Amino acid sequence: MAKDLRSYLSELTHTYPDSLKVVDHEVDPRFGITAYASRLAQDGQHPGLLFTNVKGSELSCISNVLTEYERIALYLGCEVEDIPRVYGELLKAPIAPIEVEKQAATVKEVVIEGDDIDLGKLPIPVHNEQDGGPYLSAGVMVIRDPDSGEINAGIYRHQIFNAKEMGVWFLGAHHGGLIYKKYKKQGKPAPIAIVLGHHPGFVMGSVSRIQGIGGEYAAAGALMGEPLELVAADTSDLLVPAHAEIILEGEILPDHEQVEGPFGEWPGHYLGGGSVPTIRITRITHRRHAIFQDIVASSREHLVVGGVPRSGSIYHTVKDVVPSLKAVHVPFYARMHCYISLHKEREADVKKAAFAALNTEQENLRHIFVVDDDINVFNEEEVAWAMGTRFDAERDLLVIPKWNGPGGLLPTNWEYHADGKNTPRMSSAIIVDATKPAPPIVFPKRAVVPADHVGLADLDALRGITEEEKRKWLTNE
Ligand SMILES: Cc1cc2nc3c(=O)[nH]c(=O)nc-3n(C[C@H](O)[C@H](O)[C@H](O)COP(=O)(O)O)c2cc1C
Ligand SMILES: [Mn+2]
Repeated sequence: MAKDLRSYLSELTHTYPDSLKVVDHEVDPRFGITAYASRLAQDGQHPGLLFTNVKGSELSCISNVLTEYERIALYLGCEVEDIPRVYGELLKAPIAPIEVEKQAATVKEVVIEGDDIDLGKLPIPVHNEQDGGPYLSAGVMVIRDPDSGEINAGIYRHQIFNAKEMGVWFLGAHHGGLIYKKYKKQGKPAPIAIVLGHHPGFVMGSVSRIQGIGGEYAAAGALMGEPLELVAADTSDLLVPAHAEIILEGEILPDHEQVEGPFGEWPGHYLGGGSVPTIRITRITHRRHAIFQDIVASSREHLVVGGVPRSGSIYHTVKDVVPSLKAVHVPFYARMHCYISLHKEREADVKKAAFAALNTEQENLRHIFVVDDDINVFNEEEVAWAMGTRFDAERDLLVIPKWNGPGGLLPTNWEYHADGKNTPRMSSAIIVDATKPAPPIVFPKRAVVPADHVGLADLDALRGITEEEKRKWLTNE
């Protein structure tokens, strides 16, 4: 059986039974779904949440699933600290998708067309207080490049405008927007499909940074460990995942813009918005008892889904330039940072690695910290320690003015004026070199207890202090 959302949830609940909770009383999609994720996060808990009774919808909604690194390590079959390396290696070996017949495509079980199409019947959440309306936050939109014929995929936010229309918000140089503009230039509608609910390898494959237009389906195959099964769309020449939960088919209109936003974005502020193209939905196909997949916007899930593919792509790019790279971590809680550890052989390694990382993700990365390979980049205490002991700002800090932007989703990429208006600006990036000098320079050694002796410590021999010992050593009698 091909991998899909359900096979993943089955594996997840088998390995981590507490990682999925069901809410079966009625919840309002307006704040009711994100309220659970938010309340649990206050207690440091991040279980996936399956809402089986969403007001106004017959379908269930799943959210908050991709919030923990362990849940990603699970499908990659590795330890958490190896996620960027394994991810990067898999992206290097794409697996081409295969096409199956419509009868074999579970996503075609239910078909909704014509007047029956009503996006209001899907359990689409309103996520944050000032959001302009319900948003698809986990919809993977696919579109075919009219020049190369390649199918490109990515997640783009879609505000629901009415029963059949929604917006699409493209950032800067993302392929989705570049392709849309080619159709617009010819005055033609752009056929698209939006994929909702699939294996996390598919979701993350679709948001991986891949050079050139297209390639996301093959990246998804690599991350899933098998070819992605595709089926012909009903209303266009697109190929769509055969085992998604829901597929929305439609077109981006060339000449009809509407205002969208605000929307709570991944940096935790309301960002983006304005006039965006309209998508008209012309067909919905879904599985029986389909599960609508949501990503809790502007929260941990949004950050993890965006951050992990970044780590993977950066690992892959930096490794090509500096083979002594050890590990990479783009922390989900500050996705503008990147921690890189390497075995430094020459001084230039640091800048080579840092610039390769910056070039992988020009839009958002702005603080690169390079450390030696004795530092665990998943442990921020160690990174901070390396900065405190091996970094001298005057010598080891490089500021790159006007690197990010202009505009986009970083709050620093805007100039805020007293009249309430904003204008886009560029903001700077830094490279923090917290490594020891390269050989032959000898830097003080790190103080450690010999590892073989640490291994000999007999923890079973530990016991509590006795009353007699307390009298003997802990009192002054
Ligand atoms: C949860 C989530 C939401 C995203 N929302 C948007 C969005 O609204 N607009 C956008 O351009 N990119 C968005 N992205 C980023 C793109 O999906 C991602 O960078 C992708 O690689 C772009 O692919 P492309 O260059 O092929 O278009 C989002 C990513 C994630 C993980
Ligand atoms: Mn692309």
